[in-house]
Amino acid sequence: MSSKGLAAQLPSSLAAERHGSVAVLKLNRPQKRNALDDETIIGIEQFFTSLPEDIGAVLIAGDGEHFSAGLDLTELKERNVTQGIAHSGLWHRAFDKIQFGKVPVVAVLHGAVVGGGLEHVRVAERSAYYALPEGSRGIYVGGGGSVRLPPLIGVARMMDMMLTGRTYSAEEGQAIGLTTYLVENGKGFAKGLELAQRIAGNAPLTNFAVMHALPRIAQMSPASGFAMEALVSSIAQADGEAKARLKDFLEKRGPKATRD
Ligand code: 1HE
Repeated sequence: MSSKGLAAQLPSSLAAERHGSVAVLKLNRPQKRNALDDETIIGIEQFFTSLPEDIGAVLIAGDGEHFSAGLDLTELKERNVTQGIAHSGLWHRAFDKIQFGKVPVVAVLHGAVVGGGLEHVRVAERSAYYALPEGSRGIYVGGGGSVRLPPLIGVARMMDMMLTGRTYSAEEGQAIGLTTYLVENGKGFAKGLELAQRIAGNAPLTNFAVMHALPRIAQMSPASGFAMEALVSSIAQADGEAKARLKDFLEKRGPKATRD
């Protein structure tokens, strides 16, 4: 695998490689359980802002026994309020580039998953478990968790996790909507890559609409949502890519919607 065309200047805590039209970003700091320091967050932002045109999806995975231990706690010691606000902004910007970036993002989760939950499709291995240990550290989520997590698992569950320190297992995470795929240990990367490759093969306009229009429509009033949906669907279907794919199906060349 090569890293051709992918951000050349990544910090050593990140590694990138290409698998065809899928760009793989690996958290590569297993000795610190992939804790996220400023350099890593800036590297993530850079990676997502400089994706080559021919990349159709991104796969994120973590090296070592754990996906990520979340915020690097060693960097927290010296920060004052103003610096704290700037740091929060850094995370918000970087993760916005994932959530509302150019292409859909698939994450493979295993071991400790502290933070996260912002990618579009999440695959968990059985070893995965989810924690929000801020309560026990005297801090509060600052990377966007209060905004991004409640739509997935609800405010009550997030409160419970933060107040009591309870964790959810991979199976529980699947049941409460944190992940949509659950696979055996060691099988996450292959499954994630398969999904990312499938996503990269979609029409770009469909992927754009799913990432950018769908979550916003879901927050609109029903009346605005229906109007927006009508516009987005008509734009998508008028595109040449849609016309070609519909023709393929009608002429018996396109894939059928069969069971997995
Ligand atoms: C770290 C970090 C870290 C490990 N920052 N250095 N996140 C947390 O509160 C989670 C803290 N971490 C843990 O609970 C555990 O490390 C794990 C359950 C993830 C893994 O346990 P284990 O036994 O495999 O590893 P370890 O021995 O605890 O850690 C290995 C090394 O990684 C050790 O350093 P070393 O120099 O002594 O070898 C640890 O200090 C280091 N390490 N986690 C810094 N997080 C902006 S909003 C986001 C809010 C949050 O994410 S808050 C949650 C913070």
